[in-house]
Amino acid sequence: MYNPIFEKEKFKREVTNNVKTLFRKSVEEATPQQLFQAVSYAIKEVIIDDWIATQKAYNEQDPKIVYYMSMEFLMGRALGNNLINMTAYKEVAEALDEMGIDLNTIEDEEPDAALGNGGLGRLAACFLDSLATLGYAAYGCGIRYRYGMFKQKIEDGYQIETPDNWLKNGNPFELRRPEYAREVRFGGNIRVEYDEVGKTHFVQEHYESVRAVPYDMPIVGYNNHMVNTLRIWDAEPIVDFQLDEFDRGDYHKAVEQENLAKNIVEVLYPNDNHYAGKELRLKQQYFFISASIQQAVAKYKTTHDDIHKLPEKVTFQMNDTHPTVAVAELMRILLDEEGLGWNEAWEITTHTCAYTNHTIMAEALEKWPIDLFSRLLPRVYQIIQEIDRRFVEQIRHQYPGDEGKVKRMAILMDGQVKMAHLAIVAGYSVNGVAALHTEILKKQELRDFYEMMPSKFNNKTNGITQRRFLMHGNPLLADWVTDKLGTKDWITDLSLMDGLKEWADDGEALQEFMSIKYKNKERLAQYILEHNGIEIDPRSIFDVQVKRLHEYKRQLLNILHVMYLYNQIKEHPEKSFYPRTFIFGAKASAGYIRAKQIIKLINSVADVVNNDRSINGKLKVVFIEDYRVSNAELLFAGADVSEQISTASKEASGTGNMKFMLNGAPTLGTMDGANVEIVQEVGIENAFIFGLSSDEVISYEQNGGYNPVDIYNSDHEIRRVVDQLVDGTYGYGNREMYRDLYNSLLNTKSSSRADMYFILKDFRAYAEAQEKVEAAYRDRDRWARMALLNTASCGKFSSDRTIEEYVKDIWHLDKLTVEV
Ligand code: 26Q
Repeated sequence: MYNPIFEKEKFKREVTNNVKTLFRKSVEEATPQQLFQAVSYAIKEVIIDDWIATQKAYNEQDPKIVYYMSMEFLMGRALGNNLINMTAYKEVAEALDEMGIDLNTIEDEEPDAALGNGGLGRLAACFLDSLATLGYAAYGCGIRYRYGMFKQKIEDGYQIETPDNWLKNGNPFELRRPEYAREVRFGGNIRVEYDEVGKTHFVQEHYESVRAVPYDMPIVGYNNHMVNTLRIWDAEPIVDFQLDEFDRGDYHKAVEQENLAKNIVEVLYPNDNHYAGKELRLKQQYFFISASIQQAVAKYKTTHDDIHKLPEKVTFQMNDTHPTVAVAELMRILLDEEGLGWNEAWEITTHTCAYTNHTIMAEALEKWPIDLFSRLLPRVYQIIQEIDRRFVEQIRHQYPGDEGKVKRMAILMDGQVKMAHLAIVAGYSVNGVAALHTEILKKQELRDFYEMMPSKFNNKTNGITQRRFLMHGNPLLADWVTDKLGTKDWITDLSLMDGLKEWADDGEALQEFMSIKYKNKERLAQYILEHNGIEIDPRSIFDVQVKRLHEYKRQLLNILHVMYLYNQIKEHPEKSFYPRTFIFGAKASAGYIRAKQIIKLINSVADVVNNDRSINGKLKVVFIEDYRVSNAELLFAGADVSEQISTASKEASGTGNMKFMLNGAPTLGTMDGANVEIVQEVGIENAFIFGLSSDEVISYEQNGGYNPVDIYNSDHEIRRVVDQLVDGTYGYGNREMYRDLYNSLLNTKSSSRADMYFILKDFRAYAEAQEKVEAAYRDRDRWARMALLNTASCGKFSSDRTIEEYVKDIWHLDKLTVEV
């Protein structure tokens, strides 16, 4: 295919010229950061042409558009990914090499765009990649946080958060679009007016407002010249003070509005799977939703005159409940600005909005206090009241006399606005993110809703993009796959990986596969040496658990098991033990005390174990500082074992599990989330599965839990490990340091059960599964086969497959072609 950057010499001139005009320097004088900027602007130059061509295709082909509404887009770095998708990576690396510039070094200068917490945000990023690659018209809609996910430092074993000033050197790929700015209003009160024909008007007065200004980031499709848009909104004060007549000349209010604008987009809330009812968070939600919906409706109206047909051209996918205020905002625009009646507005809204659920954890459900909600969004609240009134009427009609249903299902109840209920009532689709998760939603958490409207419910098992997590993250394996399959088509059709199974019994191919893994382990070891100052042996088993820190993900189970192994090695130095390196990476929400204690514990264990010369380096523990998308790519590529050990039923899907599988690391895990489907694809003999099933967990929970003290009393090895939390072994003599963790395992409090996450209950099964890992690893051929079969069986877990399912079952989009 004609590739306009190459023209290698032209590209090189472009880079040289950018260094000159941006920094008044020559290539030799420029810093790596300046070279990153210069190269990125040269690449953007090329992207822009395809971006314009894509916009033209939108205009000419008038496709249906999905707006993916999300508070989070965890994009990571753009440069390398854009080059991959432009199929220009190798050529650019070569051109830069001729200029004495190392592309990898340049890539490392780019800050991660960390506008997300974890799984949900990264999923949104993978979806954008797949949408563009598959040729669908899509916008990502979100917030341009001034500060993204905090940077994590580890000091004295403790997590320290520092601000992520990701925009400090500018963002070469973004484009400010002031021409699409919108006003967003907060607070005040609603005055009802009747016009001369007796029509009612709702006028918001005494409100505060901000100007939402969009910044566009290009989303480059793979090898198809399609460039979609991630539109993230910045807030600016309204400069000409469009205050209503009451407030004109009010200096105090002007300053307040300036502060409002600054505060709204200041920072991403670093809570993962945890709701905190903060007013500013609700402001963020309404801010980007109002701007996005206003803009989507306006765009539709430029080429269509019948607003009733909006659902034929537009769909809003709500990434969890965080954007659910979209439902009411669309109603507001249809009622108050388009002048529609309630029924027609509701008909349109309920054919335009769809909802994805990402969690069943009670503490993550959004329930806003009504007083806060109605004060901040008075008109939107009125509309929700009417939605609720009609819905409750419908429940009573369908289930006469069953007031329990009303109490369980109403949107407004107990002084709260229940966002999930609103999303389900107004959405035309409700989906879970893995088969097991969707079943739990239908049978437990959302049972009443499923009973009332079964046809809305569907499953869309998550996926990941192989472009970033294999092509970019693991180029050696990517080339090997292409070689073995004899085609590059797997890059856009991951089901072809199945063809690798042919090599599962070929000694030479297995040898190659393992030597690639070894090189990736060396690369990871190098990273760890540079960033942690810890030397690890690439011949040891790299056992990796990287994900947000949360009790339900059970990093505590992992580290307790390390403590147990350490005891074993100390006690039986003669017993053979295959050297192991346990690698952790995790950020804890700033206010999540227990999660932070677990980080400290991991680091304390690392300290003790890594410095004990008597164990001859058999055991190493590493905590990777500041786990994020860019270093995740190295970790997946270099892992031998993928730790996916959540308490069954708690992890909706997981997506890291899929990234490890793709890179040839077998899963050590519970039957939770998408692990179930991974096992289905790869075969249970090629994974290490242990622990309670989700049915068992749920049944214990319904019966008030279990008694961990029985286990503590009967299993002296477990007791020893648990006691070591409070005997000073890992507290540098301080016995109180981990008292709370100890208590969490053994003591029932009025507010919570002991060992809520079944750590002691699953401990033995986990230790046995770990023994099986060791035995399997010792058999080199067996392990190689298992690892290869994981890579070969990952076809289902491409986000391309997920997106095709969303398109077929929910969005009904048209495929676009971009001509250049
Ligand atoms: C809510 C209210 C206030 C502040 C923050 C939040 C908040 C923020 C982020 C609540 C939840 C999240 C993130 C949830 C999340 O990442 N869930 C994960 O989604 C993945 C993609 O579907 C799944 O694979 C994971 O299983 C699920 O935990």
